[in-house]
Amino acid sequence: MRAEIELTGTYQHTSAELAFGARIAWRNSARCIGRLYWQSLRVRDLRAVHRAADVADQCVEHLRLATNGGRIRPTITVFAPDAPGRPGPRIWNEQLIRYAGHRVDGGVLGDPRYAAFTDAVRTLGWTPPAEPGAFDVLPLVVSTPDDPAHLRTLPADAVLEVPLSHPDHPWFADLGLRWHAVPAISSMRLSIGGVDYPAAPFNGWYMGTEIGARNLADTDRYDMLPAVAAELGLDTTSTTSLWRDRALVELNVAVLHSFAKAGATISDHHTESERFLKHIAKEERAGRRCPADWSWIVPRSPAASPRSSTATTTPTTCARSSSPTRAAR
Ligand code: HEM
Ligand code: NRG
Repeated sequence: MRAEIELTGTYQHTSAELAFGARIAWRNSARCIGRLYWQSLRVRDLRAVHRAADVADQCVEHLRLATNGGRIRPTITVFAPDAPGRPGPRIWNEQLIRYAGHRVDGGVLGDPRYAAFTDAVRTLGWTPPAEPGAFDVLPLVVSTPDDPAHLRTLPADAVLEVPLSHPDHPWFADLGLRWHAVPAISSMRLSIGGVDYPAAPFNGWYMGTEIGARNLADTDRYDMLPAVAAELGLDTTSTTSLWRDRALVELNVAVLHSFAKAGATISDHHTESERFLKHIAKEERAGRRCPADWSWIVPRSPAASPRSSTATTTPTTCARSSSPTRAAR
């Protein structure tokens, strides 16, 4: 390695080092509740892929392999690293699959979080559907030194989506809600032994609350709680009726029910909390400390979830002593 660095200013990982490094990077992700299965991460070694069009092709292939007909496989695809004088490719999208936010008189149709990104890809030449909707999948944007902004529309058969319905309320399906099955973060840098991989999209599966308690519920996202509460016939004139809380539960029931019905892997926050405690125990048995960011790990209804008896007293496993700030979450 030293000789290689002397000569070229960097060094190359072996395939085994890359796979190990990627799994350890997941194990070290303090914000991730899903780390019990870190050893089974599938690592696609695509360091030889540099060209923007090939990166885009391989992102599509990643989605197909990871989706696996609904039995989602945790997967990471590692593209070329940054090297002196030769930066690796970049993926502009925050996730491989995201919904557009179309600006319409005074508001946003779709996901408001991606309104600015949607503006940007339109400027680059993306044509939105003739009739814009609330769930239009955005194109990928990949850049390399040779190709500053390569645009790629995702083929429909690479994007598994789940239409949402409720086990007890037939009207729920008429809300027309849906979500994509695979969360594939594409905006994070993978860093292993001093080598940086700026394009390394990865995915696991969803925990239901990510969709039901944030994406579809937050007032600055799809803001669906008022509509759900109205259908449930709740009194929305007073906060004391807890209409938001009650609507939130039914929305989350619908998410878990619909994914199960569609055969798409998903888990509830109770299950993931249990798994995470198992993970901490395993790590401690292996003589390791498990980094954890309280405000990201603990689900939104902490009292209803199991918790570690050591986590409250051992700041190494869960830094609860430093008062948690959930506001930014
Ligand atoms: C964050 C669950 C797999 C790396 C998270 C979050 C959840 C979660 C709930 C918090 C997200 C949020 O609040 O927005 C899961 C589940 C998985 C899984 C259920 C199923 C296997 C993975 C994999 C990786 C990973 C395979 C990487 C190889 C991360 C990272 C974050 C995160 C880096 C922080 C993201 C950020 O800072 O925005 N995960 N995860 N996770 N997860 Fe996982
Ligand atoms: N909350 C985001 C996704 C963040 C990562 N979550 C995972 N990751 N489950 C959202 O799209 O709602 N994962 O790799 O499985």
